Amino acid sequence: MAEEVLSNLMSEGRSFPPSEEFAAGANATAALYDDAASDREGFWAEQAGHLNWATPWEQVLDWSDAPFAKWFTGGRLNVAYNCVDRHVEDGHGDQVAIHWVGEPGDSRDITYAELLAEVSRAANALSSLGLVAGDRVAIQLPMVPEAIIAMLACARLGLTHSVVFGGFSPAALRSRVEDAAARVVITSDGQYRRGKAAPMKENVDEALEGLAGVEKVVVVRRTGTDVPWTEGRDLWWHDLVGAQSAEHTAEAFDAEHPLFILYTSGTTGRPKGILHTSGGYLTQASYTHRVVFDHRPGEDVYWCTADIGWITGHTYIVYGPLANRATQVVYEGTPNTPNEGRHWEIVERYGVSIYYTAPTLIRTFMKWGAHIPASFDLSSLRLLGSVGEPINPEAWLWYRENIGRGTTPIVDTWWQTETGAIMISPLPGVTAAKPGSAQRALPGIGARVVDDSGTEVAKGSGGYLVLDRPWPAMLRGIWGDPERFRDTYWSRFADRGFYFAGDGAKYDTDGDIWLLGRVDDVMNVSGHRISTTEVESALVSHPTVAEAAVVGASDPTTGQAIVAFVIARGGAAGVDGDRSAAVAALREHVAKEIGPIAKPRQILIVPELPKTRSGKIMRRLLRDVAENREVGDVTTLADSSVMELISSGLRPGA
Ligand code: 6R9
Repeated sequence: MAEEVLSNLMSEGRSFPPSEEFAAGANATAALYDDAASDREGFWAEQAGHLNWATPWEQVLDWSDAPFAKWFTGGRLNVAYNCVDRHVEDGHGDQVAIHWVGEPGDSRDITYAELLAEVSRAANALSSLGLVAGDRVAIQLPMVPEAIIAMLACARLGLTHSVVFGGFSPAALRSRVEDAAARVVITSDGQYRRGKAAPMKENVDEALEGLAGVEKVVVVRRTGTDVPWTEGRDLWWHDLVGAQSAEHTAEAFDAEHPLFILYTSGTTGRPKGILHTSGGYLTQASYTHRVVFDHRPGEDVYWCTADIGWITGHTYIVYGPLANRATQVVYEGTPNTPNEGRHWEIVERYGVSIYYTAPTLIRTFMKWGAHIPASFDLSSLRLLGSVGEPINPEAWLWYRENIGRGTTPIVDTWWQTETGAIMISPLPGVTAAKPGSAQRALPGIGARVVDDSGTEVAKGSGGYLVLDRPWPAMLRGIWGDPERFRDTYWSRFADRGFYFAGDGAKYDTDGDIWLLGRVDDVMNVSGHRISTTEVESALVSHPTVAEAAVVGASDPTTGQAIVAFVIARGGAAGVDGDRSAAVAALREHVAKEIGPIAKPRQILIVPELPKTRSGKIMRRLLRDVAENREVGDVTTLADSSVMELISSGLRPGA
């Protein structure tokens, strides 16, 4: 049965080879795979050679204290120097680094020379507060240029930043500030969200209430709203930074010097502080940005739509693109402010050529309708990317057709906060892309799909995704908790020395990898393993469905039963007219796409799905609804009213 399910998911057999023209000019060639396979450390040394090192490394990899890796031992570099100074020294000071677009419509272009001046001022400012290399700085800021400047200023001084997403609650900020023992917090008066100014500094004050250890709070003025002020502790960014010299000489730090901590949720309630260091991280950030996005400095206009509060913002807004001298768009706001064409208007205005976003947003664009992007000139786009969750083949095809004019390559990039940079992805110009599959480990990276005992499964079979060798951007641990690091990632396949990613995956008959979601999202129905993603994919392939979330609800007969929550596509006929007929049609459709075993027990048509602020569907809450339980903790939802909306729509008679 599992075989049957697998072959059904992949039966479409659609494959999109790169155009000859794209392949001829691409940064990546098929030879990269061979180079990396024949001499992996030599390969990574070559990639590290794209950076500027103050002192060359002695050893590429020291794995003697596994799973605690050291890359480029003895090497010294300054991360901010690599992202800013060297481009100015090379004569590119006038190139725009950041086309910043504010939500209310203000904008600012910042050249590399200006960025250097700002980062230098900010570094002088942080030094003047008495901060020294190794200290931690917490940053909670909206998507304003100062967020990037603050991160680079920390990197420049060897301070370890901990960026906390702007939408996180005071309690979440507090626990992060406390765990990392941050001495300084950088924030703003407020932030624009959906056309309104929301307070930020006030939340920070609440977070820090009675907390010892934070000496200064530096406040960027963004919305101009009044803020509470603690004399002696609080400082305006413009006063503090504005008074500094724009000259600052960067000092080199060890390749293993801590660069940042980024908290991510684990299986328990307590978030994990994922620790990343300097040389290996920047090497892989820069390499992947160059080959996966086919980035060309001075030619491309790049846009990654993530928030800097997530790993994608760290690696693919700040460190990778800037190390590669990108010109990029940074947008402050939501995609439907002031209207649903905002992203495409920005693409048209700046001639964006590379666009990197998440499947959840692509499906939202689908829901809004193809006529919206169709009314803009998107001809500058030459490459599209996806990250964050498995992308349904239907969303992939819609993305390519409606955003990529049916021609651009799409890179479906699998990675994690823990991996630091992209691990599995097609290479544009090399790989014939398959909608829905991340396909192959990048050159230099080792990934496998294994069974319970760690044995690699055969082509056409599924299991657990593992990483079978260390990689330069790998996490170096969980802040302050080495045991949790070993337990979480290295104990599951300890005898093999594999890193367990927590994701289920399958090989297709070509040996390409298909990600199936977190293993805790795999359902077991009558002894058959069925992925929530597979069923979601089948549902979304139906013309009336915009978005679907599937959970396994406990069932007395089958162990688990499939319950689907579905959002109807805007204007689609059939669903609104007759619910029971629409539901019956969808059940049949899933049966046809995957097999009768995957037919949902229940399909609920809902107006919205509960999502975290990073766009991941909170299946836990849907499981509560499916199992008729009181809905659990909703504090990490982006919009906490969603559950009310879903539940009220499901009440008898509604
Ligand atoms: C970068 C990022 C990591 C988890 C990961 C997996 C899921 C990310 C994916 C994907 C399928 C892709 N994920 N990219 N699943 N295909 N292209 O998202 O990091 O927030 O730590 O999440 O996201 O389940 O384990 P993070």
